[in-house]
Order: sequence, then C-alpha cells, then structure tokens
Amino acid sequence: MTPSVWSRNPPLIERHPDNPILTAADWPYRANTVFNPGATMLLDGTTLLLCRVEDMRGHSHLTVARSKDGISNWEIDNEPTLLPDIENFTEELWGIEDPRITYVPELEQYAILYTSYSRGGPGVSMAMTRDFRTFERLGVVMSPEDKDAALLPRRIHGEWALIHRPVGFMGAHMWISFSNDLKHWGTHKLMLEARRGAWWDANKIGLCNPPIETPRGWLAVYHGVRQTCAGCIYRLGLALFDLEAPETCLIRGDEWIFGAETDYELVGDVGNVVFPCGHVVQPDGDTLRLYYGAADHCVAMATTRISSLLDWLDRHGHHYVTRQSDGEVDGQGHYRDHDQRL
Ligand code: BMA
Repeated sequence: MTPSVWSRNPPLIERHPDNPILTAADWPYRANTVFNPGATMLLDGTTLLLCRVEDMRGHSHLTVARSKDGISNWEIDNEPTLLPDIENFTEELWGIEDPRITYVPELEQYAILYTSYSRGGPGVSMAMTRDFRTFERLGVVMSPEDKDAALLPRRIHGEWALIHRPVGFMGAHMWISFSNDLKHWGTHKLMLEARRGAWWDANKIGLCNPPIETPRGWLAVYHGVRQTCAGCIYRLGLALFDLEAPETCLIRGDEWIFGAETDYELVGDVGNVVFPCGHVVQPDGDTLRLYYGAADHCVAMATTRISSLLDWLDRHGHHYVTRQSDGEVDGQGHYRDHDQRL
C-alpha cells in the first residue's frame, strides 16, 4: 500500500465557484436537461461548447453555446444546432449524445464523435465541420454497442486513430482502431481495461474528453463506473499512453482524481455522475479547463494543470503494460489474467 492512499492532498482539480455554468433554465427553448458538452477553443479565443440537450421526450440533440471567457455570458444558438437526421441516418432514431470534438489541423476541420442511439443500441457516429453551423455526417463508424469515442488530432504512422468503448461479455474496455480514410476502421487494439472486483473502475470504463498530446505521451482522463445497490457512481481517473503507439499505456493511476461531491453533482436526473466530454487548454499551454456534465442535468467546469496531472501520475501511478495476449481462457470459458492488480 503506497503512503499516498492515506495522505490528504490539496485538490488536484478545482470546481469553478459559479458552477453550474449552464442549465436548462439558460436555454432559449424548452429542454429537460443540458449536460455532457464537447468543447473547443476557436481561433479568436472564444470557448465553444457543443452541449447535449435532452428534450421532454428523453431524446437528445446537440446545441452550441459560445462564451468569450468560457464561464459566463454564453450565447446559445436559438434553435438546436445538430438534430438527429432520422431520414438519412436511421441510427439516430433515439437521439445523438455526448459529443467529443477534435480539431484536425491536416483537414482544417473539427471532427465530432458522438453517440447515435439506434434501435440496435448506442453506436459511434462521426461528423466534420469547419464552423459549427454546417456539418458533414460520415454516419456510423463503430456499430453498437459502442460509445465514448474521440479522434486523435493527427495520424499515427500514416493512419488516423479512434479511441472508443465497445461493450462485450468480458466488460467494457477502451479500444483504439485505425483507418486510412476515417470511414473504414481496423487494426483494433485493446487500449485500457476496466479493472475487476472492488475497484472504482471495475467492469466499465470509457474515455472522457479527447486525449491531450504532451511531450511525455497522450494524457487521457477516463471515467470508471462503480455499480452499487443504489445505482452507478461515475468518477474520473488518469492514464498516459505512448505518443507513437497510443494503444500502449505507460502509466495508470490507481485512485480516482475527481468524483461527485457538490449538490449539483450528487442530485439530478442521474445523481453521482461527473462526465467530461471536452476540455480547453488555456493560452499558457498548461491550464486545463474540464467541461463536464453533472448528474446528467447541467454543465459545470473545473480547472487543473496538465503539469500537475502528469506529476500526479508520476507520484501515484503505476507503470503498466496493456495485455494483448498474456491472459488466457480456461476450460470453463473464464478469463484469467496474470496481473492480479486488475
Ligand atoms: C453513460 C452515458 C452518459 C451519462 C452516463 C450517466 O452511459 O449515457 O451520457 O452521462 O451514462 O448516466
């Protein structure tokens, strides 16, 4: 047991005092909830959030909110920005949710990965945009059940890389897949496994905001889902992945770094949930703003530093190797792994 488990540390991530920064009451039209926004900073310094808005049927669409300081005076599109297009993309039948935005310099466009909720379950869909006013849909890129996806901003050894979270009978783990054209995906690799047993991130994990490229690797915030008798608890953890082989996890933290504590995180349509889908790095290149959905009903913001997260991983993380083939299935079909820590 490392001493860090017992020591009280100053908070690594600080909530903004004005939280929640956006709720359905701020919306220019009728909505049940506003949460889980994708985020980016535009060239002129404006913070853009692409918010998931749930209507009074329970179906979601995406709407843009812009702010000069990223905290207040939001200008919200008067109508839904991106509605499900059920005629042309039937997989969007029950709504579109949880967008992650990546700016892709090579294409001079933003790639938006979002959940399309079809009769077959939730899958991963993709759309490209230059201005968040017109969008080109690429359709489903990962079939159900799959979600929590984001594109890396550049090619890795000539190929685009997409992180996603398929659900299988062995659990819900993070995978990464590669493509030459953004449409056909293959070379699927297990990237990070949910742990098992009593762990906070047992059985089900998923990427939060898109990974951040640092000189030491791709820094990823992920959520872990603890299933309890009283419902699920969504908390955040940290991992670092190799820059040129992003399927390789270099360091993973054992403890969660952020979880629901405040009223607006504990109580909502789904309490005990913090769920960032976007971040903005401030002009100093280090200050990181995480935009997150709280309790599936509002949008909140919390601040940290990239350097502090890396430092935290150095102090609290384990060097870690994702197992591609060193586990085995026994005669009863039970998976056995050699790393008892997972
Ligand atoms: C996940 C997603 C998120 C949601 C979370 C908690 O599966 O559907 O959109 O915030 O559950 O309800």
